[in-house]
Amino acid sequence: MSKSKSPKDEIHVGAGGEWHQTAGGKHPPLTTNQGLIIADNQNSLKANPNGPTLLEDFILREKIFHFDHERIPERVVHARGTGAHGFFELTHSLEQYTTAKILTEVGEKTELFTRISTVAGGSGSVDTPRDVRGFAVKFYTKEGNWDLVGNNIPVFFIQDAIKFPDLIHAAKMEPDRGFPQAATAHDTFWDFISMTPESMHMVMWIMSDRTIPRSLRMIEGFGIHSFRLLNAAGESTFVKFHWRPKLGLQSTIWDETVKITGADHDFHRRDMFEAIEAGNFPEWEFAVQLFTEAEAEAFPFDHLDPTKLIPEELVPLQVIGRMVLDRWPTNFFAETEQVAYCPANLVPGIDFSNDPLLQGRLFSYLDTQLSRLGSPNFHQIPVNAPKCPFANLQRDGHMQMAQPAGQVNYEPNSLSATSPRETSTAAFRTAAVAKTGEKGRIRPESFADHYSQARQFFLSQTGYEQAHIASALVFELSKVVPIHVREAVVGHLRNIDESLAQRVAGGLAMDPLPAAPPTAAPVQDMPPSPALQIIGKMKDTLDGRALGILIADGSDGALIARVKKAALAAGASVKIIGPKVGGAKLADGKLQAVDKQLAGAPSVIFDAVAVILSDVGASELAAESAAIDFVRDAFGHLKAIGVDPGGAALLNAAQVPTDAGVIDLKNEKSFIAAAKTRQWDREKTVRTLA
Ligand code: HDE
Repeated sequence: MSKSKSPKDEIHVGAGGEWHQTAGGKHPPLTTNQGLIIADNQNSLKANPNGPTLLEDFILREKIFHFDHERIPERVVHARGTGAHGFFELTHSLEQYTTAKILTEVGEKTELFTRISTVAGGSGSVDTPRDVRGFAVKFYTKEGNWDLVGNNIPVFFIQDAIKFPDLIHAAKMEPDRGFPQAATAHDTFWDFISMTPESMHMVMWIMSDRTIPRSLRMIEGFGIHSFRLLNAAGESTFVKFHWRPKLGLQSTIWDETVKITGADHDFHRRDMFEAIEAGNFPEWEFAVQLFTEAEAEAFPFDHLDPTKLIPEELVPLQVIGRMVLDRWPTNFFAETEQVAYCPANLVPGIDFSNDPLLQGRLFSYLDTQLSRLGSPNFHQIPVNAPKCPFANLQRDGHMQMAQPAGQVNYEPNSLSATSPRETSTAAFRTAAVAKTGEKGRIRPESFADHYSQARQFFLSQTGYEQAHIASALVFELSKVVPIHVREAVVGHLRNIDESLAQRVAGGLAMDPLPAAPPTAAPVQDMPPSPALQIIGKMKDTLDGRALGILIADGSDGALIARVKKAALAAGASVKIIGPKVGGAKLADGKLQAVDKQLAGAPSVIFDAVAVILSDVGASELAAESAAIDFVRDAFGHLKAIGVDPGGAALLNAAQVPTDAGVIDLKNEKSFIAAAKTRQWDREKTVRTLA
């Protein structure tokens, strides 16, 4: 089959129409979808100048008809997403374990399309709710499309696919009132959670700062389920897949996240777009955890239970490749909206495990595309089509784009010399697994321990991160009206860690502590795993980070230039913010260009800020609430603040105290060093955490 044409090739050009030369370029004639050249795209056809519009106006009708049908159903989950093209490059072969070419041909680059999403919100919802991020990668391999459809958290809420509709119904907006949008802080979500002890490990993750990432370029990705690798001898090895961001992990602070949501609805999508446009291509390492069936038997948990992870300290990660996202889609709808992932899209040499959540997913993704994309031929849409040859005898259906030739559309047949045939070489094979037992609606006993890994996660965090988890629980449960639901959740927390339960109960003014529910299996003390922290995985870098420099008329141009140069050299992007977008008149009379106007560029969208002001500029901005909030929030969100004397005067006016993270720009090296991290010690001085 031939490769699909790119959408760029599809412009219809009316025969014989003249192209228009303008200052902006050369334009083809505007036509209808039938190729008819349109003379007037401003006025519909009227019976007379003041008269009614005529039904005859097929040009109007075609245009409105198409517009009326521009939308397709959004994804039932993960509706809000950002996608980009890129490539995967293998650096270490797994030949011993698998026949999959993508995992054995070192140096080979495979094209891919990655979509990162939130889960609960609709397609028009904000980028920054507290939510899990979907992390879906479609590899267009030589042996067919392989979709690794994961999340930025290595475990999930539930152990069995049959609970998924309940979980999602509970998390999404409540059905009678139609809100809240993209938020778990409401009654139905926590009601369901309080009655689903298997979700407790995931609850620890979602209440951590993992669900409020600074950038989609700074999240990890996980395949979650165990898969199998199959080698040439037919032997299978279990595997877990991991993505690790080159820029390190980084999250925002909850108060900051709430304000980012107001400042920039599209904060993550814009960040990804700007990074790719600037040539700062987002990159992840691809790593695997490999283990045998016998090793798995010895784990103190069942790896087929998707609420469990395999600590890196138990089975180390082996980095085998990298993914680079280097091309923004040509058209958002055609690519990011229409891309259809499916965990059942595998290549030879990779197979599923019996994880019951994965097994349910194998049905759902293909099925949902029929509602969403409307046709069994959705695989022909360019972003979904394999880039290797594919041929079979499936035919017809809505929007069939191919024109299969010949008399024969069945197999076996003796009438065609060219029709595709089943082939045993290089074909997909299923691992031969010998398992016996009784049929039934059964949850294995090995899935009974719901608290040990939740406890391990909480106890592995730094003190700052533990405080954020406890405070997030207080925040969310404070939005839950029924007291019995709050109590039930705090009861579960007692099975995770007594001090966590006490802190959350304290934050809710809940006294006495509710009883802990009985546990189906004893809670085990597992060794702490520092790899579960975010702070431990942050990098001291300004790469991929943004510095905002607040200036006004009268600012010191030489200092602005010096700070900007130092930040750029350290890898940051730099934006100059001023009261007026047209620029600021510097102390030396020159005009300084301004990238963003103050009211539209609060400090929450930067990782560190510098404030460079004349005395007059400082006193003018002292009467400007946006400027006061700019420095107060930068301080409150634990950012480094570089100041000259005018900047210090503004901080003073805003009653922002001085600490080790407020740095005189005379010493711009110290400022740049401080800008590479957050001032964690400051936190206790700016907010009360649980
Ligand atoms: Fe999904 N999920 N899911 N999911 N999921 C969908 O497929 C589903 C689960 C994930 O960017 C849907 O095309 C079931 C786990 C991502 O287009 C749907 C179950 C994980 C995306 C669906 C799960 C995911 C989806 C909606 C429980 C992490 C976005 C639209 C058995 C490993 C893909 C679509 C994109 C999307 C079903 C659980 C990740 C309805 C039934 C666990 C990243 O088919």
